[in-house]
Amino acid sequence: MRNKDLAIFCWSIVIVYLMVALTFIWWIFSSKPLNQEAAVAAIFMLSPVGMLLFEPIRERLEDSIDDLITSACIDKSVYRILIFGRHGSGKTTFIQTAFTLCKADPRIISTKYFEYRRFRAHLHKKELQLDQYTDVAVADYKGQEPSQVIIDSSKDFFGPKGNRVLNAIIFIVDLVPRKNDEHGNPLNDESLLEWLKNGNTLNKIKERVEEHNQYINQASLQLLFRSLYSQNLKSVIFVINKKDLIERLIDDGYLPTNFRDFREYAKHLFDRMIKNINEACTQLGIEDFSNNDSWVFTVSAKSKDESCPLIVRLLKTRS
Ligand SMILES: Nc1nc2c(ncn2[C@@H]2O[C@H](COP(=O)(O)OP(=O)(O)OP(=O)(O)O)[C@@H](O)[C@H]2O)c(=O)[nH]1
Ligand SMILES: [Mg+2]
Repeated sequence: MRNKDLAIFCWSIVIVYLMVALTFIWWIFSSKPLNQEAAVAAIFMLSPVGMLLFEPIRERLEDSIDDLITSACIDKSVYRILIFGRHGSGKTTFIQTAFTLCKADPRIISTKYFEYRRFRAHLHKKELQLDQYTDVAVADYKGQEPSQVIIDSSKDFFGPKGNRVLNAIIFIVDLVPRKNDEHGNPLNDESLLEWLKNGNTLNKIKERVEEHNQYINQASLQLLFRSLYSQNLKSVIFVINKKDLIERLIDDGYLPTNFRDFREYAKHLFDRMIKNINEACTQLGIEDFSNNDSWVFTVSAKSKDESCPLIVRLLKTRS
């Protein structure tokens, strides 16, 4: 039974119960002379029966009332974006650079809990055909725990089940994993490049791609969209991150490729995933992604010059 049907069912039981109870009480008090034993019996009977009836459905009712209130109160003028991707792919870094003017913190550590941040994006009026700014909320989570968004989806951010308000999903992948030193601190770019160059570079990249394929695939896409899709979800984009590292590998001659540029190379590696996202979007009628591949981006999330334009492009779809 769907949530809405269940709520209607629960409400019907409560209403029927109240009608029976009221009729019963009316009958006791209207009978002359007042039937005192019946009154005591009725109170005695009705309270445990009521408790029994209410007990299993109380939680449902509370939930449905809570959902109604959340739906009514949630600010629908805010553009809501979820960034979804495997741990270490650069979700938090991307959010930092895309919405702020500061440089990404190189000591960034793995996110622990689901959280969302609100930004007021000051964007060019002419470019966006919007007001001078637009309010945006972006959800971040611990990549190792996709359940933080798929199962325990925060109502405050996504809206209640059946009334989701998410507007966009950014899928993010990379070609280089996060590596830590012996003290658990993330390696800096130089050490990471050293690690990549040492041994079979191509295999290391392929292994990382495979890790992403295990994370974003037909099954996880189905779960994600099933949980969060609604008519409000209009845009899906795909971001391949850490372009700076791969370009340096190519420049240093560690990555001979037959492709024209990094974008072609990276797109080729994620062919299957892009196809899967494309199929899911086509089925749901999310035209942005299903129409063409201009929604596939290669960036260095550390650089705001690369992440900001992507957000401008995304927000354009609102107009
Ligand atoms: N060189 C380079 N490093 C990057 C880039 N983007 C992110 N990183 C680094 O990659 C590591 C992981 O980035 P995070 O932003 O923490 O990744 P996350 O997806 O939020 O990870 P979780 O919170 O664990 O899910 C950090 O050490 C970043 O500094 C990039 O574009 N270039
Ligand atoms: Mg993070």
